[in-house]
Amino acid sequence: MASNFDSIPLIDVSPLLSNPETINLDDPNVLQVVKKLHEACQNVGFFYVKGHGIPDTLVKGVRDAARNFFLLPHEEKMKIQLSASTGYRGYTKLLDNKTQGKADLHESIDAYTEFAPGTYGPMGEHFEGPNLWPEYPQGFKEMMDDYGNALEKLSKMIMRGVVLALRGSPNLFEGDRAGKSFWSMRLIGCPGSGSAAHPSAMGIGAHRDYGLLILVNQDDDITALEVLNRRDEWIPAVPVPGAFLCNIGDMLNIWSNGMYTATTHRVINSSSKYRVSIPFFYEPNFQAIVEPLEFYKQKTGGVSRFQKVVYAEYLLNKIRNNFVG
Ligand SMILES: O=C(O)CCC(=O)C(=O)O
Repeated sequence: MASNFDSIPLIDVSPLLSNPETINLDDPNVLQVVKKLHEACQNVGFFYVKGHGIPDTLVKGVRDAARNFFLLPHEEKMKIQLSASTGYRGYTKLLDNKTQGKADLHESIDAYTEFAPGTYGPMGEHFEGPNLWPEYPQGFKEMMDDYGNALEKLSKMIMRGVVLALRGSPNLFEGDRAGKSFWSMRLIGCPGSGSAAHPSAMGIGAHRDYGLLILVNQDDDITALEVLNRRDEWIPAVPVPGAFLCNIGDMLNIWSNGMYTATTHRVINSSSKYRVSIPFFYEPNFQAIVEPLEFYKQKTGGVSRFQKVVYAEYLLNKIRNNFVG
C-alpha cells in the first residue's frame, strides 16, 4: 500500500534505454535507477520519468491535436462515437464515462492496439475494429500511431527496470505475460470548473488503473491529478514539463502478490482552463493469465493474496461498467 508520501519522485530513466534489446546489469547507473524505481513503486506507486527520449514535439503534438479535436462542434465529434460495436474505440462525450457509477466531467477518445479480426477468438471480438480518429486535421491517425508505437517501446524498457526493482529477471513480463501488450490510450479533455463555481466537479473519480504501467502526458500548466497516500490525503501530481507521470496498475499488484500496489488517484480540474491529458496504458497480453508468481508469494508470506484473472475478462468487465448507456 502507498505510504505517507507527500511528493512524487522524479527519475531519469535514460540508463535503461541505452540498448533497446536488453539491459546492462553491470552498469552502476542502471542499478541506481532500479533502486529509485523500487523506492517509488513501494512507497508511492507513482513517479515521474525524464530522460525518456520521446521528442517534445510529439508529446506536445498529440496534446495539441487532442485539444483541437475537443474544440470541434458536438456533431463532428459524434461521428467517431465509441460503442460496444466499435470495439470500445472512439469518442465519448462529457458525463458519459462513469467511475464507480458516477458520471465524470470529461470527454475522451479511447484507442487500443489494433489486431487482425479472429486473433483472439470470441473474447477478442469485443475489441475488434480499427481505432476511430477524426479525419481532420490531416495526419491525426499517423501521429497517434507514431505515439502509440513510441510509448509501447518506452514502457517495455521502463518495465524491465521495474521488474529488476522487484528482483525478477528483466524479461519476466515479456513472452506470454506481456510480450505482446494489449495497450490502450485515452485522449482526455477536462473542462475547467473554476474552484468557486463547482468545487466538487470530478473529471475522473477515484480509481486504480488496471494493467502494468501507465504513462501520463498531461498539460504543463494545470495541476488536476491527485494521488491518495496512506493518511488519506490527496497529494497533487504537479506537472513536470517534459516528464511523463507513471503509475502502477492492478495486474502488477497481482503478479507481485502485493509487493507493488496500484495507488488510488483522481482528476479534478478546478482551474478555469480546459485540460488535456493522454494516459498510455501498458497492459499484459490480451490472453495473459495473471496470478501471484511463486517467487513473490515466497517473499510475501507464502500465501496467494489474489485470485487468478484472465486479463481480457478483467478488462471487459471494467470497461462495461465505465460507459453510460
Ligand atoms: O488525466 C489524467 O491525468 C489521468 C487519467 C487517469 O487517471 C485515467 O485515465 O485512468
